Amino acid sequence: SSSCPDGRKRRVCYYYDPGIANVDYGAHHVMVPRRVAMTHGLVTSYKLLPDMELLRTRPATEDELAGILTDDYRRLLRDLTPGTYRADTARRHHIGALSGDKRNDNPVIDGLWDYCARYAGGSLAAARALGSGKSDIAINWSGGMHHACSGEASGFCYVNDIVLAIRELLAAFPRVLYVDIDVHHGDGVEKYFAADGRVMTASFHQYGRGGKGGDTFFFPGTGSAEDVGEGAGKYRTLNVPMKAGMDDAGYRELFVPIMREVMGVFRPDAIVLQCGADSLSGDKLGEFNLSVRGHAECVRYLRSFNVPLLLLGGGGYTINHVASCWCYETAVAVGKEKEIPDDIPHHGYEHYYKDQGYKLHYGVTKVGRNAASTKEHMDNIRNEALKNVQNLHE
Ligand code: ZLV
Ligand code: CA
Ligand code: ZN
Repeated sequence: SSSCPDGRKRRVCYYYDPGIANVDYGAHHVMVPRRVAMTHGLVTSYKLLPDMELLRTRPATEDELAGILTDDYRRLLRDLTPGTYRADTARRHHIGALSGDKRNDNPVIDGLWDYCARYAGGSLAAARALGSGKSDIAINWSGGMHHACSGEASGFCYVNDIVLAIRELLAAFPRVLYVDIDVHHGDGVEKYFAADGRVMTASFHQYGRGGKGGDTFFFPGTGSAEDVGEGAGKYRTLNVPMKAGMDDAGYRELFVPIMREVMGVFRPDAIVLQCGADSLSGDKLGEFNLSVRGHAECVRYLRSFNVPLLLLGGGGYTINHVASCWCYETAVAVGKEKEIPDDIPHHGYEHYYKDQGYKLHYGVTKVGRNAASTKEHMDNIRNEALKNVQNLHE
């Protein structure tokens, strides 16, 4: 029997579609869908599959996707191939020419519609497994595409599977909480539910100028603390902007008290957690300094509330780190994180883990938090967020 931090087993279901592993954003692109196959390889070799129910894979149908897409963007996605690409139409929806072009976030992928239907179908199936009461935790590591909008692609995301899943959850649960620990702001989800009182969104992200991007604003540039939602959704949008260099201790000092308050005030009936792994130390895009354990602490903490929980992927660009993290978080979901050994088992992908000494928990260089993340600065971020949440009381 497995050990559970809070003594209760969870019924976990897990979605994996091998059809996503071969999707290619182009040779120069940082988004590598193979990381989901690598995660699955680890999950399998750590023998976590028998502790979960495998969700049947069915791509989302065009009717299902029509609920979250404008008609012209849906038709473009459905009919677009590298062969039919026309710059004028595609660019209106922020999709650029195929590969080779390094200045193109959202390329015309071969099999684009099929890719979108598969990752969105996974999040939809996962939401249904929670809504029916069949599962306590549902996992889709290929989902979590939080930037996509109804009429355009953004930030490597073409279809917003999170919005689709939350809409499905709302059929079964009155209040849904969305939490986003990807290093980027969860703008697409936030915008969709900004005025909806049934959904609260909370994003933790890197924010501001500087870092790897030189003097430019960290993508997408939105998500300041003053951004709190509108109308019936006022104060049901929460943003926790952070500086580069954020480490486990600092992240936890913000995440735990803020989420404790959100759970107490909003009292959600279901939680969706976007587990973007680009907030890990050593990511190619993100500049946070979280360890796998620090990242997974967010999963463990939200799981401890015993509310139906949907776990999704998202960003993550140092793919061996991503797979280590999502495998460990799968172990957290089933309550076996203390039982899985640190040595990566032989499973066919182990050569990817050479740089981390073939250990699941790779070393995080303790360079210290950015000088800007002083105690005063941390107190300010936390107090501003808590003040926003407490406005919900009134
Ligand atoms: O992890 O880009 O900065 C969820 C997620 O949150 C930008 N895009 C856009 C806005 C203006 N720029 C110009 C376009 C740049 C296109 C090329 C790259 C090429 C190589 C390596 C990295 C990038 C890149 N693109 C880094 N950051 C961007 C962002 C989009 C970030 C999306 C995060 C997605 C899956
Ligand atoms: Ca985020
Ligand atoms: Zn990201």
